[in-house]
Order: sequence, then structure tokens, then C-alpha cells
Amino acid sequence: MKKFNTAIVGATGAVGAEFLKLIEERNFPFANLKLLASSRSAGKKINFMGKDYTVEETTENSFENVDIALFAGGSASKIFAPAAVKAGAICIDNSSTFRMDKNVPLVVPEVNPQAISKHKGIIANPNCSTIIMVMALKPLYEISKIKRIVVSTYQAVSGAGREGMEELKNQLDALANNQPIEAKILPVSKLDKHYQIASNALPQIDIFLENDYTKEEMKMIDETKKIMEDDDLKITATTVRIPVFRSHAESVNVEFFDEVTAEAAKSALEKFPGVIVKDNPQEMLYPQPLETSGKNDVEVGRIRKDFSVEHGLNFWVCGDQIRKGAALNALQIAEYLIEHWKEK
Ligand code: 3JM
Repeated sequence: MKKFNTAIVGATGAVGAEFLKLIEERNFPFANLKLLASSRSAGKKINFMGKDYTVEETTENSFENVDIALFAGGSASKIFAPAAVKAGAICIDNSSTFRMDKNVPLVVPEVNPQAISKHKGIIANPNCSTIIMVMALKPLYEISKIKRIVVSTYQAVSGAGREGMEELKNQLDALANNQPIEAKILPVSKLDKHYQIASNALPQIDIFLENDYTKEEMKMIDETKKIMEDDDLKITATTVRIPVFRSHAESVNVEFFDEVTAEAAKSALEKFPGVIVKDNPQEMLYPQPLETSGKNDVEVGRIRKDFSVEHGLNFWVCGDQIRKGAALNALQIAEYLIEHWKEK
């Protein structure tokens, strides 16, 4: 089997570390592996599959002979993805930079793999909350076109990377020890203003936009329409950070054009790859962020009729934000590319 020269940009962060774990777990066919990061992390040694790698600073010249560049996210994408494309690499990008670009496919492989072949060098990985939601929406959409979605998220601090997770841990330690609590990271914004996340809930993820939605909310709205290839889809979102380390949860209300019973929804979700239905109220069985942490599958439960509209359903979905919400989805895109690889 052909092996592919692979680069990870942002190899030292939370998503970068997950890329490495998944490359090993899934036997990803890499030849050369380049671990790239900012100058701050350059020189750091990472032992991976029994071999020592030295993290290199990302530059425009880092991508010579690279077949696949996995961008973990952040500002590096905007600066270096164009250089990587110029050097002939295919970029799979976790940041929001290119997601809404007409020339860039926005892909969840179980949902819209057909979009991948239209790429011109960059394929965008959707926002974590979008990925987790559309995994559950797609099999339902196949039963009936969707009229309107109302989603509220309960997002883990891992969405703010390693620093977000450290902040929650430090605050929980301080709380337990009756020490003063420091808030330095969350919410991530342009202002130098932060709030405690331990024992709290913050209805702000990413910056506020002119319409008073947060950027995270608008990402969910715009990206869902693009992935589902449905500009008429009505969708509104409220995104909330909660004091959970890892794995996001979402409450989703869906109004369909035609009847979709809870039973039909369960049966369609059970058949969908990457989705597990965990739904038995009598046994108190439902998805929980703690249980989906570190797992690949998205879990759906609390599937029930919304009595307030003609064709409505409610459900609850949980998924690991760093796995399916980021590194796993990106690596699945890379695996799809490899499966359909044509020599240039
Ligand atoms: C998740 O460069 C940055 O400010 C990173 C912002 C960010 C994003 C984004 O907009 O790319 C942090 C966490 C995301 C995302 O996946 O949309």
C-alpha cells in the first residue's frame, strides 16, 4: 500500500496530540511524518510509535514533498495553508478560516463525502459542535426534509484547547481548597475580560458579532446549511460553555416537513455509521459527556416527540469534541482521500 508524507501543523496542542493517537490507532499509512508548531514549541521532542520526533517551526517552506497536511486549527491555517497548497500538499484544515469559502468543501465523511472530490487543495473540517449535530441530523433528514432546527449546546472546556482544560482544573482545585479563583482564558474573546467556569455556565463561545450572536453560534448555523446543502434550512443556536473537561452535549429540536416518529428516528440513527443510540428512559439510559469522552462515536438519546408543533422531535447528542469534533473527522477525510488517491 502506498504511504503518504504527512505533516501535522499544531502538533503540540490538544488536537495535535489526538491526531497522533488516532494515526497510531487507525494504522494511518504515513511515510514521513513532520510535526510542526509555532516557534514557541519548536525543538520539543515527541516520542511517537517508538521513534523520537523533533517539533519544527512551521514556515512557508515546511511543505515540500508533503502529501497531506493536517492543520489542527488556529491562526496558522490562514498563514500556511496557501503555502502548503502551492507546494502540492492537500490540506485538511480544522480552523474556521476557509469553511465558508465556495471553493472549499466542508466535510463530515458520513454525511457529505461527495463534496470531497471538488477540493482545490483545501478541505475544511467543520466546527466541533456542527459535526456532532449533523451526525445525528443526516439520517433523520433522509426520512424527511427539515424545516427548522433550534439547538442549544453544553460545550466542554476542551474546545478552548489544553489551556481551557488547565483553567477548569486549576479553578476546581482552588474551589476545593478554598483558594481564590483565577480566570485567565475563558471565555476566549478579544477583550481582556474573563469569567470563572468552575461551578458556572457561560453563554459565550468565541467572540460576539454585530447581530449579537456569538461566532460559534453563527458557525453552527452557516456550516450546517452548507454541509446539508440546504440554504432554506432554518436554524438558530445558543452555544454555552459548561464546566466539563471533554466532550460536548447538545439539545436539538427539529421540525420536519413530514412525520418522523421517535421509533423511525431511532431506527435510522441506529443504522447510521458513527452513531450509537443510547435511549431508554425506563432504565435511565441516555448519553453523557463523561461517557463519550475519548470515544469515536457520537451518542444520541432522549429522542421524543415535540408535541408543540406538527412534525417535531427533540433529542440530546453527545460527542468527543477533540475526536469526532476535530482530529478524527479530519483523519477520516484524509482516509477517504487516500482510498480515492490518484497520482498527479
Ligand atoms: C474552535 O485562531 C483562533 O482564534 C481559533 C479560534 C477557534 C476556532 C476557529 O474559529 O477556527 C477556537 C476553537 C474553532 C473552530 O473550530 O471553529
